[in-house]
Amino acid sequence: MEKNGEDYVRLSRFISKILRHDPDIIGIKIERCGAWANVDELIDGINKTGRHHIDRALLNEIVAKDSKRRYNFNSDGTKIRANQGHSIDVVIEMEKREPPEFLYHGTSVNFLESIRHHGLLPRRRNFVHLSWDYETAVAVGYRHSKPNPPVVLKIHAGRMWADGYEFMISENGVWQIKRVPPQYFELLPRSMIGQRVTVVVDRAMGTYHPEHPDIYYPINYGYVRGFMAGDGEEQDAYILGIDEPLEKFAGRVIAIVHRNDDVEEKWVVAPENTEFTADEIMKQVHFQEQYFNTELIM
Ligand code: HQG
Repeated sequence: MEKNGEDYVRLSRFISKILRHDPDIIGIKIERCGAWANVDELIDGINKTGRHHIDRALLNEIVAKDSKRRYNFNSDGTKIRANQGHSIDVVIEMEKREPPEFLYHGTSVNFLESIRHHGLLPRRRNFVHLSWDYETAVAVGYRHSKPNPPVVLKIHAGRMWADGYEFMISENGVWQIKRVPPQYFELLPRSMIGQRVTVVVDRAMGTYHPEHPDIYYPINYGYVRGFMAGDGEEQDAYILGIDEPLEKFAGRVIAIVHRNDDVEEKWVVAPENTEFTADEIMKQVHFQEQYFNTELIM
């Protein structure tokens, strides 16, 4: 077998599927307590499928080289388990540990509405997995969001801990928790850049503010349905790259206008495949942002 090729990856994924989700697929049993499988049974079972060939040396190599240290042998090497990520009913002793102030979770923008409503739930796994840093959360979330970028939630882990929530860390360093209720996370605005959204325009280009006739809208301006801003209202967005009044617009978030002196941020949305420099964006949103101390996140 080409050890670093596609077969190798497929074999590793197959082992993960067996040990975490579906031992029945090769007719083996996993101990509920500890999540251990017998190594000889695993090897035999995999070989009997006829789809892969594996021996002890190759299994050792997969375990040793796994980029996320997904698997472990027991002390005498007769048993193997996945360190975390199970959907089958198993109990693994994990270290309970005080988390850092913030942890991160990457996911698809399509799940956001449900997550906001129900909180983060383990879904088919036994625990919700949280990442140490933003970059790892992006890599995890990308599995569900591709080809679009994932959105990243910042979890107020320190606050949860203070409120009595139990955090555990798996042997391979992944934070695990039963659930994260909605009041403990926030969407990180910079992860919205590149996302496709629909803006409902309530201030069309060329109109005046209904109550403040001195405010004129040189571009379309509205709100993104389903996204809440820091002020508890729906998220506002400027639309660039369109020079006629609109009622509704679907495009991509290209920048975030961050206000240093306000709780709110504004998103900048533009048609697919259009580009603006920071200067161009700032000029177009100046009519309103001139009253704030703003900086652009791109
Ligand atoms: C989402 C990989 C709707 C959640 C990674 C996630 C990780 C909700 C998906 C490990 C929801 C579950 C786990 C709600 C959560 N409504 N969607 N209320 N609550 N979700 O794959 O964290 O390579 O089970 O955001 O590195 O993505 O396999 O979890 O998008 O550590 O070793 O439901 O998998 O490790 O997806 O990834 P997953 P995950 P391995």
